[in-house]
Amino acid sequence: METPVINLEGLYGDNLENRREVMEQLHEASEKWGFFQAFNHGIDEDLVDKFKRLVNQHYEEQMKPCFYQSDMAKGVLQNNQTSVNSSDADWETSFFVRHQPKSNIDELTDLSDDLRKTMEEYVKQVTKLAETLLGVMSENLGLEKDCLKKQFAGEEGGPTVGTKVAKYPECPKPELVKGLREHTDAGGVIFLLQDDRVPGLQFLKDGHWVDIPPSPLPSGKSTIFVNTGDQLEVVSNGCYKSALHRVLATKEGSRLSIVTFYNPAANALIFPAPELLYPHHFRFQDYLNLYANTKFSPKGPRFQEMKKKLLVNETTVTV
Ligand SMILES: O=C(O)CCC(=O)C(=O)O
Ligand SMILES: [Fe+2]
Repeated sequence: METPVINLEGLYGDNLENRREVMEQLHEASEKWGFFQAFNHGIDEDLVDKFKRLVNQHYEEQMKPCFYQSDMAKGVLQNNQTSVNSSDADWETSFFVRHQPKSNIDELTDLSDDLRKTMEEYVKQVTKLAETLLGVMSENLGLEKDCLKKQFAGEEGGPTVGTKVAKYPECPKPELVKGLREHTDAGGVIFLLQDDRVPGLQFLKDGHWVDIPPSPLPSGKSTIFVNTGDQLEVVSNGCYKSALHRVLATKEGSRLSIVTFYNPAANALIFPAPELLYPHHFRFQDYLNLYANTKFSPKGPRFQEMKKKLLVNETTVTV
């Protein structure tokens, strides 16, 4: 099964026809898959390469030695299934950086200055991409362009943004443990920079696990992988579903994964956009009255019209 790969270039130019085409591809991918790979994403490719290189270096120097000394890793390596309960272990080493509403990057003193600066610049650019995509998704759902961004911002006036920097170390016994157990993501839109070479990520599509190939594309273009989380499913009233995914452990090498979460503010009020809800609590006869004059027109506007008819003490009032 070919997973969607979308060229975002059309979102950044003036050609309306190109823009419309990309919007349609994004709508279809969000509706039918819940994830897609994007290229020409507007994020500086040299910056992405540098970021990946610095994370790999940090892993080799600081994370890898600790990981293989952990009880979990030792248990797996000794093939000792009693000391590894693979239902609550992940073959992963990671750290989390908060960017918004308040960055904690200065507290992570074991990161080099270069890595911190590079991450900050990358997050600035990926946040811009997130907001561009939320605008397109809002329009595609028939909402005001800034609707999703505003809802995510809540009263705090901005989203929650954080990055999980991870490696899935090479695993000699991949049959004993997962890299990351299956789950859906809790939040809004999620951006993944993955390894150039080592595979492992899978998404569930129509009951089958689909491999998400490592980036970059054969053309040499860098890709970013995008998926949607549980809150977008709620706000879009189920139009955009959050998909189950997992990471397999592998003997093929250690896999890099940098995941940036663009989520609602902690106190943002989450609800399905009213425009996307069916009309409710109307008398069938009132529907039939409207239907009599609109039978040969699309049902969408008829549903919208029904929302204006409220039942007040058993009397229909048109508002
Ligand atoms: O590492 C990956 O490819 C996916 C990570 C992930 O799903 C997560 O951190 O929520
Ligand atoms: Fe995830």
